[in-house]
Amino acid sequence: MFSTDDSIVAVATPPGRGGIGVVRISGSTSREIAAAMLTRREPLEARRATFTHLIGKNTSVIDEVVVTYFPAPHSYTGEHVVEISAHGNPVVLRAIVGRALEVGARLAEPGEFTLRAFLNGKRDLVQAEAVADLIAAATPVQARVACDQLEGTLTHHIAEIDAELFSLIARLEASLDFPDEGYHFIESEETGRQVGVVLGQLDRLLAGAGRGRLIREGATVVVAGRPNVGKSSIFNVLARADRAIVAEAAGTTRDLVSERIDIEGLEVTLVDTAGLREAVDTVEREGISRAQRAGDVADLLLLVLDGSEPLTGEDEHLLARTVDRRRVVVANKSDLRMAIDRQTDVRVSARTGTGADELRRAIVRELTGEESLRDSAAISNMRHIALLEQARTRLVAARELVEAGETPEEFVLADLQAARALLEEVVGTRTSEELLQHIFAKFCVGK
Ligand SMILES: Nc1nc2c(ncn2[C@@H]2O[C@H](COP(=O)(O)OP(=O)(O)O)[C@@H](O)[C@H]2O)c(=O)[nH]1
Ligand SMILES: [Mg+2]
Repeated sequence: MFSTDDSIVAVATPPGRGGIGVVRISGSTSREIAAAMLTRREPLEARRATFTHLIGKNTSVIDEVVVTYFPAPHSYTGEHVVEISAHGNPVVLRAIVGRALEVGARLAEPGEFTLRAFLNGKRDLVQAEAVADLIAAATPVQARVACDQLEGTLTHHIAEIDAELFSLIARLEASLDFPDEGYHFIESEETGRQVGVVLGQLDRLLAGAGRGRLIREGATVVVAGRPNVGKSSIFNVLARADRAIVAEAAGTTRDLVSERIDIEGLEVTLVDTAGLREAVDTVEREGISRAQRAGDVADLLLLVLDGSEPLTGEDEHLLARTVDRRRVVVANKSDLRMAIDRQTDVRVSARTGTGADELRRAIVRELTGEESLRDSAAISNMRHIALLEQARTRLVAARELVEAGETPEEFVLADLQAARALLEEVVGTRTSEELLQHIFAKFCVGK
């Protein structure tokens, strides 16, 4: 997977039909490969969009195309890249890729263009992962977080922490290297203080991790409650009014119905369930046990009550059973005379839509502590968060050693170096083939 001495080709645009479809070729021979496919005889000029014709083996024209040549290193991958913009048709694009294979290209692996960009130093690992996030983003906030990381915001934060750590390690090493001369490049009090500074930087970065992760991964919200309180109606109000991201096939009302929607910037998978009550027949029992399982994995429960009636035993039971869960208790049917004998978090009418905005804000507030997710977040990827948390642990250990006194400086140094190695793993300065394979395998071909 890691050989970069051949030229790779793939369709870079999504499957389907459109005005334009792009085939991308990258590698040392990409210009020669392109030349063998085009009617144009003069060599392609750097970064100039050139109109020409693309021909097959038997010289029949496959399509009219616009070709752009990006010489290394000023290209996406850092290699010679040729982008062929043809008409967006799968048959045409496949024929172009097929022709490129005939004249010496190899079909690209998933994520291989971005992997090459990483291997050639065009992007670090955080930025390469951000490419995948940006392509996958389903809400504007997700796109903004990914774009910030692509632009290097997180890389910059980590570089700052790394620089601080590097200078501390250098001074400690100097003290160790010249002990006899009586040099003291750094006193232990100063070491402890400096470790504290780095910890402070790391803590500020990690403080936004939960929020960032929620933005990136989204949350699952399950609508629960006894039958007929208006769960499906509330589901529809939320799912229809908000921009639905993907409409998944609905099952029967006894099955789970789910929809991915954007609620105040948060990507929410909203799940409607069959009523949670004692099963009256076996079909319903299956629906209910699925509902219970969905409820168990949910990040948040919308516990719906019928506000026009006093609580029933079933309501009481559900309220008691979910008391430790993250939940929003909703009194529905606020268009009717309210008869409910309990304080609830929000009152809505699924029939008129009254209170729906308040319900949306309550959902986001309960999940994030904010009313809406408009701002970006520096850190969002679980891989980065986990590594930075491990680095933090090593720094805390180093500080404890310093504070305990009497510890040889080598031990402190070992912790600091381990912390640094973890930072390097985040940006990919230090990495393994397995990790790269794992990350880039999640990309699609052509990225
Ligand atoms: N008046 C009124 N009726 C509602 C409201 N929401 C739902 N209903 C009615 O309550 C009944 C049950 O609604 P449904 O959404 O199927 O409840 P579910 O069984 O909990 O999914 C239906 O007849 C709805 O029309 C509301 O806000 N006001
Ligand atoms: Mg229902």
